[in-house]
Amino acid sequence: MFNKVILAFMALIISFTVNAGDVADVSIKKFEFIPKEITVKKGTKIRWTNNEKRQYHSVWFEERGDPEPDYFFPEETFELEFNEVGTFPYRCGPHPEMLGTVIVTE
Ligand SMILES: [Cu+2]
Repeated sequence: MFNKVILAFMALIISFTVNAGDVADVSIKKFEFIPKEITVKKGTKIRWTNNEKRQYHSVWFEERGDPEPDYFFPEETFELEFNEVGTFPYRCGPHPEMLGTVIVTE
């Protein structure tokens, strides 16, 4: 029992340490990006997973001039690699109130 708790805790720590070449996960549920803000090292790929029951979403880096990507549906994912240092706000195309931020460090 105690070992299981420690293992779960270690898995949690590992999942929050994101290094270059890794994939970082963002969940989408109940019209929220979870976590809302994520910090990754340059070269990391972020994978957004739609965990809604029915609702589609998109991940749109509108401010940096990206074209609006396709919507993706429950159980589908959207991936993007970040090779530039900076702070990149994004939103969901069909739901402008859904906001998130990717922070990329060296
Ligand atoms: Cu949405």
